Amino acid sequence: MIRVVATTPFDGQKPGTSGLRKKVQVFQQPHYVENFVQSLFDSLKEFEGETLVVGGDGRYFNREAIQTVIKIAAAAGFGRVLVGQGGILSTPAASAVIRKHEAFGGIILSASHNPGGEHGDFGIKYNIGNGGPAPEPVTDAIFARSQAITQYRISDAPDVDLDTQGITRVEDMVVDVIDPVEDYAELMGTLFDFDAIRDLFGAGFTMRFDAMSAVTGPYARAILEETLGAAPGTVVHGQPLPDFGGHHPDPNLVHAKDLYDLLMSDHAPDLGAASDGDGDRNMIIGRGRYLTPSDSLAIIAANAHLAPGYAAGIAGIARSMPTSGAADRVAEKLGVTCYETPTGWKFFGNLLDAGLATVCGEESFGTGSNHVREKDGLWAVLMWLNILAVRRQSVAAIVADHWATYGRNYYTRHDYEEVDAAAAEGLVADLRARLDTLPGSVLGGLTVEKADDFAYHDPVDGSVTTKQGLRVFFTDGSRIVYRLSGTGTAGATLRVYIERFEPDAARHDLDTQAALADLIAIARSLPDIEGRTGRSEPSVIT
Ligand code: VG1
Ligand code: CO
Repeated sequence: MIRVVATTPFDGQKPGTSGLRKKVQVFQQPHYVENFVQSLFDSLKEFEGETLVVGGDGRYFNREAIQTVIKIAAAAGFGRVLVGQGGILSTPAASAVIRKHEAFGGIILSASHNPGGEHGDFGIKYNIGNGGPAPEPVTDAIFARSQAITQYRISDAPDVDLDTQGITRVEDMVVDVIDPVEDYAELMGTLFDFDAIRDLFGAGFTMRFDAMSAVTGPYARAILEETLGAAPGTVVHGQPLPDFGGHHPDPNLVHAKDLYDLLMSDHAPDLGAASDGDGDRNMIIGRGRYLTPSDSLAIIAANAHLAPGYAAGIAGIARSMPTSGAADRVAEKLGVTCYETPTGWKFFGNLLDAGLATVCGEESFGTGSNHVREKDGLWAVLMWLNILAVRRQSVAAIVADHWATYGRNYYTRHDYEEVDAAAAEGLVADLRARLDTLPGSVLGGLTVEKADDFAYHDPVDGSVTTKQGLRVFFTDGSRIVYRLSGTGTAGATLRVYIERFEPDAARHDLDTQAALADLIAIARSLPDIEGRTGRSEPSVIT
């Protein structure tokens, strides 16, 4: 039976950079999930009888939220729900399933790289029929609806058994519990030369993949170990846990430090890689060589033709604005366009759909292509394996060769997490108001060439998105960018992105923080970060 339940709006059900993200306790309030999911469905049209994909990263509250989504979807008139067994679907796998089964859309339960568990974070993302994150008009409509909602409709059917594959029904709606890995693994097999990668492992290539007790464990084991012949034990922390073992499932130098230390040690494997909570991020480390996500994007773009799925070459590259300009140099050489978008994967969707870009990336450990409409952690790892299998060089040698050809973009991001929100907003507002006065001024010995607040003009649909980050460019080609995070759940996070291009191959082996020391000092003093936030050092450096 379908019940109609009276409700009142909650404040703040506004999706950010990547869906609605809050503390678990916020989602556990009675009616909270119901209100948001009903607001979402109320904002969509003509889905009667259509298919909805549902799955999450396995974090605390995943199963409860999935049961609620299924019951509201049944009441709303969806014809079928495809849900990953155990409630599991990585973000890129959900995107692949939506596309393969021509679903109307999908709901992904995840707060990505944010910590999980009872006192951690939870999140709900909606993806549209192309498999990608809902664009801003959709998320704006959901938020508007959430502020006016008076009732929701929900089936009172018993919970669905999420652990057994196969078909059941909730009201008139079919619920199909599917293998969460199969469709995704099949897609990977069409893009990469699995035989060549098998040969690579067969020749003794060693690797460690850290799934960080998050969603990629089952995917990585099935593909790397069972299909490609990587040694058993290659995948560590491969069991998805509701609290990610108490860690931040964030593949960076701070939260995946063990992996980094291993790769810099005497007993390093050839390759180290890690992925985040929902499987869309990746970190790649070669033996003795860490490379930034921005460099990884550039190297992937320059070598993508070595993988069968990209043998015809790439149509274009897209990168988020704060991502380094390394990819631009590759695009120039290939004679294709490099698009610069605001932070967040949703801005790549139009470019990919229109065939303008093939490979996309963000400095925040996100890389992907037109095979789905999300960034894809394992895809990046498989792309690197394919490149390594063909070139038969070390990661370090490939990176050095790339820098020698294109020059090196020294790059770092400094995050000031959980600072006072008013202080962070004041800092940005004040700097924004001063941007016009900066050109021509000399800061720490460097002359400002121009300064602006990044606005994006989407070349496909003509939409304009403003206030996407403050940029300060210097006459030597260096750049500092400031923006506030849209994914945090406590206070504000100030992100400062610092970059300098170095053409001289003799200067390609400097320590990044040392190479950028003068810019780092300018980046701190220009908006008086310490004075305004009380922080003399960032909390995370990547
Ligand atoms: C961060 C990253 C951004 C990424 C987003 C979602 O956003 O900077 O590049 O797309 O997280 O990634 P923000 O607004 O906090 O800077 V994930 O892995 O959470 O889906
Ligand atoms: Co993620």
